[in-house]
Amino acid sequence: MYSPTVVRYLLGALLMLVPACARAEDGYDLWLRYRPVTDSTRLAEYRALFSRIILPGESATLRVAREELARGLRGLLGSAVTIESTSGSGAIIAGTPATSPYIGRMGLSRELDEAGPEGFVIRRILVRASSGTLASSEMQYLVVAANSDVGVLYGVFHLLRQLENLRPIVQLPVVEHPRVGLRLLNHWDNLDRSVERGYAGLSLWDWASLPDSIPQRYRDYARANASIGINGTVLTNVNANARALTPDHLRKVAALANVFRPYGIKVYLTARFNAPMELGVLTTADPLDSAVRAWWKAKADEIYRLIPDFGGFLVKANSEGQPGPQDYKRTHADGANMLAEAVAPHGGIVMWRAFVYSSEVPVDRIKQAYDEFTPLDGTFLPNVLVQVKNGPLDFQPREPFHPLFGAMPKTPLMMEFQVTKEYLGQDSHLAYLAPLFKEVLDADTWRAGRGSTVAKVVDGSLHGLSRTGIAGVANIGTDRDWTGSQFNQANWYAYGRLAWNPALSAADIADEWIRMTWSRDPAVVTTIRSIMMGSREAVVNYMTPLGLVHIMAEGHHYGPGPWHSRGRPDWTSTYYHRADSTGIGFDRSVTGSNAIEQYAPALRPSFARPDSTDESVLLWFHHVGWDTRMRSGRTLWNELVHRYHGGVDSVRAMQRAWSSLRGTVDNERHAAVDSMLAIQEREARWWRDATLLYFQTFSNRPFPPGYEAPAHPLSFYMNLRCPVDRNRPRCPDIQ
Ligand code: BDP
Repeated sequence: MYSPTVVRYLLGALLMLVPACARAEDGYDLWLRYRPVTDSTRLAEYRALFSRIILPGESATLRVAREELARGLRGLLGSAVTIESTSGSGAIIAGTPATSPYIGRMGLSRELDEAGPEGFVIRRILVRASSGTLASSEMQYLVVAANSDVGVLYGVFHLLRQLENLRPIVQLPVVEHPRVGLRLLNHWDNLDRSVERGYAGLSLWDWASLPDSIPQRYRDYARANASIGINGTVLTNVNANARALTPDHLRKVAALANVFRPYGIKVYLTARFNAPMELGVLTTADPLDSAVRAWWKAKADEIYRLIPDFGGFLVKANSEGQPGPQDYKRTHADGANMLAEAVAPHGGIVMWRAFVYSSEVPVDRIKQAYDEFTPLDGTFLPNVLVQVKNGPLDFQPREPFHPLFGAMPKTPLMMEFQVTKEYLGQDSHLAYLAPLFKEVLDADTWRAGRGSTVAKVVDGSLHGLSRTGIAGVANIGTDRDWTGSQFNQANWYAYGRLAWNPALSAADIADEWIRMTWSRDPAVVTTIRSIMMGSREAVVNYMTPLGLVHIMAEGHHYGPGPWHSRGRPDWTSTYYHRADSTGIGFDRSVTGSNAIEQYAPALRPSFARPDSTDESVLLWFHHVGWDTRMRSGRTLWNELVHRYHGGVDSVRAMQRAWSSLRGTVDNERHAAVDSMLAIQEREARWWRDATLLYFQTFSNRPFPPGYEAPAHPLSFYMNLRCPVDRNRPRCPDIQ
C-alpha cells in the first residue's frame, strides 16, 4: 500500500524554474512535452481538480503511472502537484479495484467489464461533503479506473493527452479499450546495431553494453510506446541472425524485457529457421524432424526461464534467401506450427510473415502470397498469426490492399505497416502516413458483404477471431529526434493510435499530435495539419502517380530509377511499369496476370476494366494507352505530366506554409524542418524530371505547354551516382 506521507515533488518544481529556452529544442521529448496550459479558464479548471493525485500501489507499473501523472500535471499546470492517500476536495483518484480502496467502492463494475484487461474508465464523481445542510458543498473527483495496472497507465496517458489538447473536464469521462490485441513495433535491427531500412541513426539496442548498462533512453522509448498503447516490440531484424538466440544474447534480451515490463511492453525475437543447424549440431532444420522439434522446445524453455513473459517469435521464412520449411518440402504451416508448439506451453505466439515469393521469377510476383497461403487456412495452430503487409507488393507509396485480408477466415491475420518510410522519402521527406494506413484499414474487402473492411479483419470482428494483432516496422534509432526528422515522429505516434483504435481519423490524430508536439495555437494547428494531410498524396504524385509502383533506384530504394532493368526481373522497375510505345502499366485483368481474381467476386468488376478502375490504382491493374482519356479530360500522358508537376507544386506549397510559421514555433525545430523541406523540393523535382523524361522515350509525346522544363537531360539522371550515407544517397548534384 502506498505510504500516506505527502510527497512533494520539489525537484520537479525546481526543474520547472529552468527556462525552457535554456534547452535546445531537438525533438527528444517527442509528444510528451507537457508544456504549461496558457488558456486561463482551462488552467483554473484543471488546477482545481488536478493538483492532488491519489494513486496508491507499489507495483512497478503503478509507480510509472504515478510518476508520469505527476510529471505531466506539473508541466501542464505549471504548479506543484501533491501525491496523497486521503481524500480531500478535488483530486484524481486512480487505480484498480484491487489497488485502490476508493475505486472498489465506486460501483464501476459494468464500465470495467467493458474496459476489459487493458482498457480504462474515466469518470467524474461529485460527492456531497456534508449532506443535509444548506451549506453542503460538492467535492469533485476524476477517477481513472482499470482492471489491470497497465490499464491504469494507459488511462493516465489518455488523460494527459486530453489535457494537452485542452479538453474541458466535462468531456473527459470515457470507457476505452484497444480494438487490437497485439500492438507491436518490428525493429529491423541487426546485432551490429545497423538498421535495415533505418534512417534515424543506429539501433537503440546497445548489445555490447547490455545487460549491464541501461541508459535512460530505453525507458524513454518504453514511455513513448506506452503513451500510445504499444504493447510489444520485436527487437531483431526479420532477416534474422541465429546468434540472437544464444544464451549470452538472451541475457541481454532479458535485461531489456525487465526495463519494458512496467510499461506493459513484451519483447519478441525473430527466429532464424535454421538456427538448430547454425547454433546446434543438427544437420537439418526440417520442421517434422523430431530432433529439430526437440531443439526448439528446449530453446523456448531456456528463453522462458530468463524471460517468463517473453512474447514469442516473428519469422520470415522462404523469402529473399531466408531459410524455411520449404527447403524440406514442408509448408509454411508445418514451420509455423513447430515453433508454435514450442512456445505454446509458455503462452507464447508465432507471427509468420506472408511476405514470401519464390526464387523462380513468376508471371506476377504480387500473386504469390495469396496463392501460397489461402490453401493453408485452418491448418495453423491457435497461437499462430499470419502477418501480412498492407499491400501485395512492398510498402509502396500506394498499393491496393492485400487480397489475403478477408480471404483466410480461420486464421488471424496481422497487419504489417511500414512506419519507416523506405519508399516515401526515408528520413528527409515529410510524409504523414496516417492517410495511407487509413486507406488500407478502411478498404472494403467485400468478403462478407459490404462493410467487410480490412480493419474488421485485423480486429477479428469479421470472422469472430479473438487473437488479433498489428505490427509497424519501426522508424526509431539513436538520433536525438528518434526518427531522423521531426515529422517522422508523427508516423510512430499515428501508428500507435491506429493500432489502439483503427476507427480514429487521420486528421484528428494529426491535431492531437500537433498540439502536443508543436503548439496549441489554433492557427498553427490548422496550418500544420494541412501540410501533413496533403503530404502523402504529394509523395505519390511526384514518385508514383496513377498506380505506378516500384520504379525506384536499385538497392537503396531512395531516388528514381524507372530504367532499372538489371538482375532478377521482379526486382527491377521495368517488370512493374511495363512502359512501351503503346502505353504503360501492368495488366492484371483477365487478359493479363488475372491478379484481380484474388479479390472478392463483388470487387472484381471495379478492377476489371480501365474505365471502372479508380485512377489512383489504374496502372497497377491495367496497361493503358498513352492517349486514353482520363477523368480530367487529359490524355494519360498529359495526366502523368500533370500529376508529377502537381506533386512538386504541393511540396512548394508545404514550404510556403511552413515558412509562415516562423516565430510561432521554436526556431531550432523550425529550421530543421525547413531544411528538410528544401531537400524534399529538390528531390521531388529529381523524381519528376527523371521519370517523365524516361517515360517520354516510350510515349514519344511532347510535354504539354505551361509546365516547367526539366533541369537536365535524361542521361544526367541515369548517370547520377550519389554517395550513400545511412542507407540513402545524398545527391548534391541535383539542384
Ligand atoms: C523490403 C525491404 C527489405 C526487407 C523486406 C521484408 O526492402 O529490406 O527485408 O522488405 O519485408 O521492403 O522482408
